[in-house]
Amino acid sequence: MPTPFEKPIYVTRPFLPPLEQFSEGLKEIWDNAWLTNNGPLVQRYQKALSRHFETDHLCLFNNGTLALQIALQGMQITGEVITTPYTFVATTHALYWNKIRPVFVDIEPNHYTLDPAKVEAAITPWTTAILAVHVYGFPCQHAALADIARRHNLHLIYDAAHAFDVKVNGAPIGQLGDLSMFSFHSTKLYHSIEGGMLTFADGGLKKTFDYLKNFGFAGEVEVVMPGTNAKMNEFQALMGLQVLNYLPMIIANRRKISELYRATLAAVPGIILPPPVDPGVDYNYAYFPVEINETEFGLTRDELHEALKKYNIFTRRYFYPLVPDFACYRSLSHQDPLVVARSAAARILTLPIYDSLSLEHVARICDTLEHIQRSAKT
Ligand code: T4K
Repeated sequence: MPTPFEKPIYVTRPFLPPLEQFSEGLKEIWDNAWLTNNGPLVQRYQKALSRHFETDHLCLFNNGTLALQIALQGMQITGEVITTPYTFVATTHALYWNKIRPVFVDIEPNHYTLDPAKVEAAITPWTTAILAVHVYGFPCQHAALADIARRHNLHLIYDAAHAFDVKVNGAPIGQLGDLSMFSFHSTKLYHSIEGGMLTFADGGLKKTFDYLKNFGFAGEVEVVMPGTNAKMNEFQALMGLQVLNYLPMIIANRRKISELYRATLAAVPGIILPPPVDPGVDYNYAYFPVEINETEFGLTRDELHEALKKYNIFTRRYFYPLVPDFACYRSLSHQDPLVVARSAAARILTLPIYDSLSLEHVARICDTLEHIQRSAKT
Protein backbone atom coordinates (compact mmCIF):
# COMPACT_ATOMS: atom_id res chain seq x y z
CA MET A 1 0.00 0.00 0.00
CA PRO A 2 1.73 3.23 -1.10
CA THR A 3 2.04 6.06 1.39
CA PRO A 4 1.92 9.79 0.59
CA PHE A 5 5.23 11.47 -0.15
CA GLU A 6 6.61 13.43 2.79
CA LYS A 7 7.26 16.46 0.58
CA PRO A 8 5.20 17.44 -2.47
CA ILE A 9 6.29 15.99 -5.79
CA TYR A 10 5.66 18.59 -8.47
CA VAL A 11 5.40 18.11 -12.21
CA THR A 12 8.76 19.79 -12.51
CA ARG A 13 11.55 21.43 -10.50
CA PRO A 14 14.20 23.67 -11.93
CA PHE A 15 17.79 22.49 -12.11
CA LEU A 16 19.92 24.75 -9.90
CA PRO A 17 23.71 24.96 -10.18
CA PRO A 18 25.67 24.66 -6.91
CA LEU A 19 25.02 27.79 -4.84
CA GLU A 20 28.76 28.51 -4.38
CA GLN A 21 29.19 28.47 -8.13
CA PHE A 22 26.30 30.88 -8.68
CA SER A 23 27.59 33.14 -5.87
CA GLU A 24 30.99 33.18 -7.54
CA GLY A 25 29.28 34.33 -10.74
CA LEU A 26 27.38 37.02 -8.86
CA LYS A 27 30.69 38.59 -7.83
CA GLU A 28 31.34 39.38 -11.47
CA ILE A 29 27.99 41.15 -11.75
CA TRP A 30 28.81 43.13 -8.61
CA ASP A 31 32.25 44.06 -9.95
CA ASN A 32 30.75 45.17 -13.25
CA ALA A 33 27.88 47.05 -11.60
CA TRP A 34 26.09 46.30 -14.85
CA LEU A 35 22.74 44.61 -14.38
CA THR A 36 20.89 44.79 -17.66
CA ASN A 37 20.86 46.51 -21.11
CA ASN A 38 23.06 44.11 -23.07
CA GLY A 39 25.64 43.62 -20.32
CA PRO A 40 28.81 41.53 -20.61
CA LEU A 41 27.20 38.31 -19.35
CA VAL A 42 24.30 38.57 -21.80
CA GLN A 43 26.86 39.05 -24.58
CA ARG A 44 28.86 36.04 -23.38
CA TYR A 45 25.66 34.01 -23.10
CA GLN A 46 24.64 34.91 -26.63
CA LYS A 47 28.05 33.71 -27.88
CA ALA A 48 27.79 30.46 -25.91
CA LEU A 49 24.36 29.75 -27.40
CA SER A 50 25.57 30.68 -30.88
CA ARG A 51 28.29 28.04 -30.48
CA HIS A 52 25.80 25.53 -29.08
CA PHE A 53 23.34 26.00 -31.94
CA GLU A 54 25.97 26.73 -34.61
CA THR A 55 24.31 29.98 -35.70
CA ASP A 56 24.64 33.74 -35.24
CA HIS A 57 21.01 34.18 -36.21
CA LEU A 58 19.92 34.20 -32.62
CA CYS A 59 18.50 36.77 -30.23
CA LEU A 60 17.89 36.65 -26.45
CA PHE A 61 14.85 38.02 -24.56
CA ASN A 62 13.54 38.27 -21.02
CA ASN A 63 10.94 35.56 -21.69
CA GLY A 64 9.57 33.38 -24.45
CA THR A 65 6.22 35.13 -24.75
CA LEU A 66 7.73 38.51 -25.59
CA ALA A 67 10.24 36.81 -27.89
CA LEU A 68 7.35 35.37 -29.91
CA GLN A 69 5.40 38.63 -29.89
CA ILE A 70 8.44 40.46 -31.18
CA ALA A 71 9.11 37.77 -33.78
CA LEU A 72 5.63 38.20 -35.25
CA GLN A 73 5.96 41.97 -35.20
CA GLY A 74 9.46 42.01 -36.66
CA MET A 75 8.45 39.65 -39.46
CA GLN A 76 5.39 41.85 -40.10
CA ILE A 77 2.96 38.98 -39.82
CA THR A 78 -0.62 40.23 -40.21
CA GLY A 79 -4.14 39.00 -41.00
CA GLU A 80 -4.72 35.34 -40.12
CA VAL A 81 -2.31 32.73 -38.84
CA ILE A 82 -3.06 29.02 -38.77
CA THR A 83 -2.13 27.61 -35.41
CA THR A 84 -2.66 24.77 -32.96
CA PRO A 85 -5.25 24.87 -30.19
CA TYR A 86 -3.19 22.39 -28.18
CA THR A 87 -0.59 24.58 -26.53
CA PHE A 88 0.11 26.90 -23.64
CA VAL A 89 -2.01 30.00 -24.00
CA ALA A 90 1.01 32.25 -24.61
CA THR A 91 1.30 30.95 -28.19
CA THR A 92 -2.12 32.39 -29.03
CA HIS A 93 -1.65 35.52 -26.92
CA ALA A 94 1.41 36.42 -29.00
CA LEU A 95 -0.82 36.49 -32.09
CA TYR A 96 -3.53 38.45 -30.33
CA TRP A 97 -1.09 41.13 -29.14
CA ASN A 98 -0.12 41.61 -32.78
CA LYS A 99 -3.79 41.96 -33.80
CA ILE A 100 -3.51 38.74 -35.79
CA ARG A 101 -6.51 36.41 -35.96
CA PRO A 102 -5.63 32.88 -34.77
CA VAL A 103 -7.21 30.19 -36.95
CA PHE A 104 -7.23 26.94 -35.00
CA VAL A 105 -6.63 23.69 -36.84
CA ASP A 106 -6.62 20.25 -35.23
CA ILE A 107 -3.58 18.25 -34.12
CA GLU A 108 -2.57 14.79 -35.25
CA PRO A 109 -3.09 11.98 -32.72
CA ASN A 110 0.46 10.59 -32.65
CA HIS A 111 2.51 13.48 -31.30
CA TYR A 112 -0.22 16.08 -30.70
CA THR A 113 1.33 18.57 -33.14
CA LEU A 114 -0.50 20.59 -35.81
CA ASP A 115 -2.00 18.21 -38.40
CA PRO A 116 -0.62 19.17 -41.85
CA ALA A 117 -3.48 17.27 -43.51
CA LYS A 118 -5.95 19.80 -42.07
CA VAL A 119 -3.97 23.00 -42.62
CA GLU A 120 -4.69 23.63 -46.29
CA ALA A 121 -8.47 23.72 -45.84
CA ALA A 122 -8.06 26.62 -43.39
CA ILE A 123 -5.98 28.85 -45.70
CA THR A 124 -7.77 32.04 -46.83
CA PRO A 125 -6.58 35.10 -48.77
CA TRP A 126 -5.72 36.65 -45.38
CA THR A 127 -3.49 33.83 -44.19
CA THR A 128 0.13 34.94 -43.85
CA ALA A 129 1.76 32.27 -41.71
CA ILE A 130 1.59 28.92 -39.94
CA LEU A 131 2.50 28.94 -36.26
CA ALA A 132 3.04 25.36 -35.10
CA VAL A 133 4.22 24.10 -31.71
CA HIS A 134 6.70 21.29 -31.03
CA VAL A 135 4.51 20.37 -28.08
CA TYR A 136 6.23 18.37 -25.28
CA GLY A 137 9.37 18.66 -27.43
CA PHE A 138 7.91 16.35 -30.10
CA PRO A 139 8.94 17.75 -33.50
CA CYS A 140 6.13 18.86 -35.81
CA GLN A 141 5.74 17.19 -39.20
CA HIS A 142 8.07 19.71 -40.73
CA ALA A 143 8.39 18.40 -44.29
CA ALA A 144 4.61 18.48 -44.84
CA LEU A 145 4.19 21.91 -43.18
CA ALA A 146 7.11 23.36 -45.13
CA ASP A 147 5.64 22.07 -48.37
CA ILE A 148 2.29 23.78 -47.66
CA ALA A 149 4.04 26.99 -46.59
CA ARG A 150 6.12 27.03 -49.78
CA ARG A 151 3.18 26.36 -52.10
CA HIS A 152 1.02 29.06 -50.49
CA ASN A 153 3.82 31.54 -49.85
CA LEU A 154 3.32 31.50 -46.08
CA HIS A 155 5.82 31.99 -43.29
CA LEU A 156 6.46 28.92 -41.15
CA ILE A 157 7.08 29.78 -37.53
CA TYR A 158 7.68 27.35 -34.68
CA ASP A 159 6.92 27.76 -31.02
CA ALA A 160 9.77 25.57 -29.80
CA ALA A 161 9.27 26.55 -26.14
CA HIS A 162 9.49 22.85 -25.16
CA ALA A 163 12.11 21.78 -27.64
CA PHE A 164 15.46 23.07 -26.33
CA ASP A 165 18.28 20.84 -27.58
CA VAL A 166 16.01 18.59 -29.65
CA LYS A 167 17.74 17.56 -32.87
CA VAL A 168 16.18 16.32 -36.09
CA ASN A 169 18.48 14.25 -38.29
CA GLY A 170 21.42 15.60 -36.32
CA ALA A 171 20.52 19.29 -36.80
CA PRO A 172 19.20 21.63 -34.09
CA ILE A 173 15.41 21.87 -34.32
CA GLY A 174 15.69 25.67 -34.49
CA GLN A 175 16.94 25.31 -38.05
CA LEU A 176 13.47 24.26 -39.20
CA GLY A 177 11.18 26.84 -40.75
CA ASP A 178 11.67 30.60 -40.86
CA LEU A 179 11.94 31.11 -37.13
CA SER A 180 11.75 29.31 -33.80
CA MET A 181 11.06 30.58 -30.30
CA PHE A 182 12.50 28.84 -27.25
CA SER A 183 11.44 29.45 -23.66
CA PHE A 184 13.99 29.43 -20.85
CA HIS A 185 11.38 29.58 -18.08
CA SER A 186 12.22 27.88 -14.78
CA THR A 187 9.72 25.13 -15.48
CA LYS A 188 11.63 24.12 -18.62
CA LEU A 189 14.32 21.44 -18.71
CA TYR A 190 16.79 24.19 -19.58
CA HIS A 191 16.29 27.62 -18.04
CA SER A 192 17.69 31.05 -17.29
CA ILE A 193 15.16 31.76 -14.47
CA GLU A 194 12.99 33.42 -17.11
CA GLY A 195 14.17 33.89 -20.65
CA GLY A 196 13.51 33.40 -24.31
CA MET A 197 15.41 32.97 -27.55
CA LEU A 198 14.66 33.33 -31.23
CA THR A 199 16.61 31.54 -33.92
CA PHE A 200 15.84 32.45 -37.52
CA ALA A 201 16.86 31.76 -41.09
CA ASP A 202 17.05 35.37 -42.30
CA GLY A 203 20.02 36.98 -40.54
CA GLY A 204 18.68 40.38 -41.59
CA LEU A 205 16.00 40.07 -38.90
CA LYS A 206 18.49 40.23 -36.04
CA LYS A 207 18.81 43.99 -36.12
CA THR A 208 15.03 44.42 -36.12
CA PHE A 209 14.62 42.08 -33.14
CA ASP A 210 17.43 43.86 -31.26
CA TYR A 211 15.69 47.20 -31.85
CA LEU A 212 12.26 45.89 -30.91
CA LYS A 213 13.39 44.45 -27.57
CA ASN A 214 15.09 47.74 -26.61
CA PHE A 215 12.40 50.40 -27.22
CA GLY A 216 13.50 50.73 -30.86
CA PHE A 217 16.74 52.51 -29.91
CA ALA A 218 19.38 52.55 -32.64
CA GLY A 219 21.72 54.85 -30.70
CA GLU A 220 21.58 57.25 -27.79
CA VAL A 221 19.14 59.65 -29.40
CA GLU A 222 17.64 57.69 -32.27
CA VAL A 223 14.49 55.58 -32.11
CA VAL A 224 13.79 53.75 -35.35
CA MET A 225 10.64 51.83 -34.43
CA PRO A 226 8.13 51.60 -31.59
CA GLY A 227 9.80 48.83 -29.64
CA THR A 228 9.12 47.48 -26.19
CA ASN A 229 11.26 46.35 -23.27
CA ALA A 230 12.06 42.66 -23.58
CA LYS A 231 15.73 42.59 -22.64
CA MET A 232 17.34 39.73 -20.78
CA ASN A 233 19.25 40.79 -17.64
CA GLU A 234 22.64 39.74 -16.28
CA PHE A 235 21.24 37.43 -13.58
CA GLN A 236 19.28 35.51 -16.17
CA ALA A 237 22.38 35.24 -18.36
CA LEU A 238 24.47 33.99 -15.43
CA MET A 239 21.92 31.28 -14.68
CA GLY A 240 21.58 30.35 -18.34
CA LEU A 241 25.36 30.11 -18.80
CA GLN A 242 25.79 27.91 -15.75
CA VAL A 243 22.84 25.61 -16.46
CA LEU A 244 24.13 25.09 -20.00
CA ASN A 245 27.15 23.23 -18.58
CA TYR A 246 24.87 20.68 -16.94
CA LEU A 247 22.61 20.10 -19.94
CA PRO A 248 23.92 16.61 -20.88
CA MET A 249 23.42 15.41 -17.28
CA ILE A 250 19.93 16.98 -17.11
CA ILE A 251 18.81 15.25 -20.31
CA ALA A 252 20.44 11.91 -19.36
CA ASN A 253 18.64 11.87 -15.98
CA ARG A 254 15.32 12.72 -17.62
CA ARG A 255 15.88 9.93 -20.10
CA LYS A 256 16.35 7.40 -17.29
CA ILE A 257 13.15 8.62 -15.63
CA SER A 258 11.25 8.36 -18.87
CA GLU A 259 12.55 4.81 -19.43
CA LEU A 260 11.53 3.71 -15.94
CA TYR A 261 8.04 5.18 -16.39
CA ARG A 262 7.73 3.38 -19.71
CA ALA A 263 8.94 0.04 -18.36
CA THR A 264 6.70 0.16 -15.29
CA LEU A 265 3.53 1.83 -16.54
CA ALA A 266 3.24 -0.34 -19.66
CA ALA A 267 1.54 -2.94 -17.45
CA VAL A 268 -1.06 -0.57 -15.97
CA PRO A 269 -4.44 -0.85 -17.76
CA GLY A 270 -5.77 2.44 -19.09
CA ILE A 271 -2.44 4.30 -19.13
CA ILE A 272 -1.36 5.01 -22.68
CA LEU A 273 2.33 5.86 -22.81
CA PRO A 274 3.70 8.79 -24.80
CA PRO A 275 4.52 7.89 -28.38
CA PRO A 276 8.06 6.82 -29.19
CA VAL A 277 9.96 9.58 -30.94
CA ASP A 278 10.50 9.20 -34.65
CA PRO A 279 13.79 7.76 -35.88
CA GLY A 280 16.29 10.55 -36.47
CA VAL A 281 15.03 12.61 -33.53
CA ASP A 282 17.26 13.30 -30.50
CA TYR A 283 14.61 13.95 -27.88
CA ASN A 284 15.02 16.11 -24.76
CA TYR A 285 12.53 14.34 -22.42
CA ALA A 286 10.88 17.67 -21.66
CA TYR A 287 7.58 16.17 -20.49
CA PHE A 288 6.06 12.76 -19.81
CA PRO A 289 2.46 12.97 -21.07
CA VAL A 290 0.25 9.90 -20.58
CA GLU A 291 -3.28 9.47 -21.89
CA ILE A 292 -5.85 8.03 -19.51
CA ASN A 293 -8.43 5.71 -20.98
CA GLU A 294 -11.10 6.06 -18.31
CA THR A 295 -12.93 2.85 -19.19
CA GLU A 296 -9.83 0.74 -18.74
CA PHE A 297 -8.31 2.74 -15.91
CA GLY A 298 -11.51 2.99 -13.93
CA LEU A 299 -11.20 6.74 -13.26
CA THR A 300 -11.28 9.79 -15.47
CA ARG A 301 -8.09 11.78 -16.04
CA ASP A 302 -9.45 14.49 -13.73
CA GLU A 303 -10.29 11.98 -10.99
CA LEU A 304 -6.78 10.55 -11.22
CA HIS A 305 -5.28 14.07 -11.11
CA GLU A 306 -7.20 14.64 -7.83
CA ALA A 307 -6.46 11.18 -6.41
CA LEU A 308 -2.71 11.70 -6.84
CA LYS A 309 -2.85 14.90 -4.81
CA LYS A 310 -3.78 12.80 -1.76
CA TYR A 311 -0.36 11.17 -2.13
CA ASN A 312 1.32 14.58 -2.42
CA ILE A 313 1.88 14.09 -6.17
CA PHE A 314 1.03 17.16 -8.24
CA THR A 315 0.66 16.26 -11.90
CA ARG A 316 -0.53 18.82 -14.46
CA ARG A 317 -3.13 18.76 -17.20
CA TYR A 318 -0.97 20.38 -19.86
CA PHE A 319 -2.92 21.46 -21.97
CA TYR A 320 -6.39 21.77 -20.52
CA PRO A 321 -8.60 23.65 -21.14
CA LEU A 322 -7.99 23.94 -24.84
CA VAL A 323 -6.95 27.48 -25.82
CA PRO A 324 -10.13 28.17 -27.91
CA ASP A 325 -12.18 27.31 -24.82
CA PHE A 326 -10.70 30.11 -22.70
CA ALA A 327 -13.15 32.98 -22.22
CA CYS A 328 -11.00 35.42 -24.21
CA TYR A 329 -10.96 33.18 -27.30
CA ARG A 330 -14.38 31.54 -27.14
CA SER A 331 -15.94 34.00 -29.57
CA LEU A 332 -13.43 33.13 -32.32
CA SER A 333 -15.09 30.94 -34.89
CA HIS A 334 -13.21 28.01 -36.38
CA GLN A 335 -14.43 25.49 -38.90
CA ASP A 336 -12.36 22.60 -37.62
CA PRO A 337 -14.19 20.81 -34.77
CA LEU A 338 -10.78 20.08 -33.16
CA VAL A 339 -11.78 16.55 -32.24
CA VAL A 340 -8.27 15.20 -31.62
CA ALA A 341 -7.21 18.24 -29.61
CA ARG A 342 -10.35 18.02 -27.45
CA SER A 343 -9.68 14.37 -26.74
CA ALA A 344 -6.02 15.08 -25.83
CA ALA A 345 -7.06 17.97 -23.56
CA ALA A 346 -9.53 15.68 -21.77
CA ARG A 347 -7.24 12.67 -21.42
CA ILE A 348 -3.63 13.78 -20.98
CA LEU A 349 -1.85 14.04 -17.68
CA THR A 350 1.78 15.11 -17.55
CA LEU A 351 3.67 13.17 -14.89
CA PRO A 352 6.55 14.54 -12.80
CA ILE A 353 9.86 14.58 -14.65
CA TYR A 354 12.96 16.56 -13.71
CA ASP A 355 16.64 15.79 -13.36
CA SER A 356 16.66 15.60 -9.54
CA LEU A 357 13.65 13.27 -9.30
CA SER A 358 15.18 10.01 -8.02
CA LEU A 359 14.39 6.71 -9.71
CA GLU A 360 13.24 5.49 -6.32
CA HIS A 361 10.62 8.25 -6.29
CA VAL A 362 9.64 7.46 -9.88
CA ALA A 363 9.06 3.84 -8.83
CA ARG A 364 6.91 5.07 -5.92
CA ILE A 365 4.88 7.28 -8.28
CA CYS A 366 4.32 4.24 -10.51
CA ASP A 367 3.31 2.09 -7.50
CA THR A 368 0.82 4.77 -6.51
CA LEU A 369 -0.65 4.90 -10.01
CA GLU A 370 -0.98 1.10 -10.06
CA HIS A 371 -2.59 1.12 -6.62
CA ILE A 372 -5.10 3.82 -7.62
CA GLN A 373 -5.97 1.86 -10.76
CA ARG A 374 -6.48 -1.42 -8.87
CA SER A 375 -8.57 0.27 -6.19
CA ALA A 376 -10.69 2.02 -8.82
CA LYS A 377 -11.59 -1.31 -10.38
CA THR A 378 -12.61 -3.02 -7.13
N1 T4K B 1 4.74 28.57 -25.68
C1 T4K B 1 4.61 27.39 -25.03
C2 T4K B 1 4.25 26.17 -25.81
C3 T4K B 1 4.84 27.33 -23.65
O1 T4K B 1 4.69 26.15 -22.99
C4 T4K B 1 5.20 28.50 -22.95
C5 T4K B 1 5.39 28.48 -21.53
C6 T4K B 1 5.33 29.70 -23.69
C7 T4K B 1 5.07 29.69 -25.06
C8 T4K B 1 5.74 30.99 -23.06
O2 T4K B 1 7.08 30.98 -22.63
P1 T4K B 1 7.50 31.90 -21.34
O3 T4K B 1 6.99 33.30 -21.64
O4 T4K B 1 6.89 31.31 -20.11
O5 T4K B 1 9.00 31.84 -21.38
C9 T4K B 1 4.30 27.05 -16.75
C10 T4K B 1 5.29 28.13 -17.16
O6 T4K B 1 5.10 29.35 -16.45
C11 T4K B 1 5.30 28.44 -18.62
O7 T4K B 1 6.56 29.01 -18.90
C12 T4K B 1 5.16 27.18 -19.45
N2 T4K B 1 5.06 27.45 -20.87
C13 T4K B 1 3.93 26.40 -19.02
C14 T4K B 1 3.76 25.13 -19.80
O8 T4K B 1 4.09 26.03 -17.67
P2 T4K B 1 2.39 27.05 -15.01
O9 T4K B 1 1.29 28.02 -14.75
O10 T4K B 1 2.06 25.63 -15.14
O11 T4K B 1 3.58 27.21 -13.94
P3 T4K B 1 3.55 26.92 -12.38
O12 T4K B 1 4.05 28.13 -11.68
O13 T4K B 1 2.25 26.35 -11.97
O14 T4K B 1 4.70 25.83 -12.23
C15 T4K B 1 4.50 24.44 -12.46
C16 T4K B 1 5.23 23.66 -11.39
O15 T4K B 1 6.62 23.86 -11.49
C17 T4K B 1 4.88 24.04 -9.97
O16 T4K B 1 3.81 23.28 -9.53
C18 T4K B 1 6.13 23.74 -9.18
C19 T4K B 1 7.23 23.88 -10.19
N3 T4K B 1 8.02 25.10 -10.04
C20 T4K B 1 7.64 26.24 -10.73
C21 T4K B 1 8.41 27.38 -10.63
C22 T4K B 1 8.03 28.64 -11.35
C23 T4K B 1 9.15 25.08 -9.26
O17 T4K B 1 9.45 24.04 -8.66
N4 T4K B 1 9.92 26.19 -9.18
C24 T4K B 1 9.62 27.34 -9.84
O18 T4K B 1 10.39 28.32 -9.75
O19 T4K B 1 3.09 27.59 -16.34
